[in-house]
Amino acid sequence: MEATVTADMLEREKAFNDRIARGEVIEPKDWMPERYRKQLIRMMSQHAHSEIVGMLPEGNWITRAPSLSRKASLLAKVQDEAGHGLYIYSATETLGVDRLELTQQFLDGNAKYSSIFNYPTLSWADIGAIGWLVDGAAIVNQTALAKCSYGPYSRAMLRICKEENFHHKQGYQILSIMMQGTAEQKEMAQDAVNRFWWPSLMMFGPSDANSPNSEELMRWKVKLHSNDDLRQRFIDRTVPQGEAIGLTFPDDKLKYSETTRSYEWGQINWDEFKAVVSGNGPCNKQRMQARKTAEENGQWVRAAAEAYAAKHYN
Ligand code: BYC
Repeated sequence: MEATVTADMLEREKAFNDRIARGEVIEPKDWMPERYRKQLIRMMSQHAHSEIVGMLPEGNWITRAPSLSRKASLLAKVQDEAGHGLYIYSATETLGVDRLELTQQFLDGNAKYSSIFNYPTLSWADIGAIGWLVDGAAIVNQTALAKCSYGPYSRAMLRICKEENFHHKQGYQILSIMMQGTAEQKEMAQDAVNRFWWPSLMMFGPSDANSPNSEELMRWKVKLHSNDDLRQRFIDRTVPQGEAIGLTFPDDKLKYSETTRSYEWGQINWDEFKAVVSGNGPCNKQRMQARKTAEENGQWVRAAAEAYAAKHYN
């Protein structure tokens, strides 16, 4: 009996792997290996948490935006991030997990979110740097994920990438204008890039040699490119954009190679990456506290919505 079950499971797994190899898209009701489901839940929920925490550093500047139009675009961008979080939580729910459970894992400190959002936003130029660099890195990563093997995730990425493109342009425009301004404004823009450059490169995750999940995720075509490949792609497209508006990068090893037609660059500080990912970055405690407070403050709204639903829809 046991042997039959195993043979059956092996057959299903083989059929699943064949579908992946043919480039087919997996949908929620299709059979999938438990490990594929678990890996997607891990990665997608971390992504959703990142979008939500990602609102905090930028939200910090809504009341201090330098003009009404800048405030309107920043507000729209921060709202977009909330929307991205919701699409991705919904896509994750198609894997049979409840959003409240995922949120609880995050609040208990048992789920990660992107390291980048543990850095402070010290000046208005940081809003430009986040749009240009952080959303720029997200686009490189998510354009690849838009072709991933899991249907709901790939479709969420298509829509999100369109909005990220607008975010990227508004960030680049903020910095371009500052780079045409006074010496002080130029200095502010350069300082933001100096602080956000390396953390943006860390967004792509550990180097391939130290990325425990990559092999499996690439085999299943959840990830189509490795962490290092996407990081390099981001550097190659971003450095010329920065140079075009007079910005420099805080890396004395950065150099274009005619041979490889791409940039050579220095070393990521992996000790800093590990510290930030394990809860000891500059703003980790502040970010977690902000999310816990929001959860507590929103409790009465959820209770009221539940009471209303029980009264009218049951
Ligand atoms: N920060 O084996 P690896 C946005 C973890 S939001 C923290 O390479 P994987 C935006 C990793 O989770 C952008 N943790 O993992 C929002 C794993 O830990 P566990 C968010 C990181 O999954 C607002 C361990 O390190 N984007 O764009 O193969 C405003 C080993 O890593 C990080 C996404 O989430 C990190 N940077 O690859 C503006 C994209 N890197 O779970 C913008 C979706 C790695 O084993 N996610 N870790 O304990 C991915 O593409 C992949 O999950 C990653 C990591 C490339 C991030």
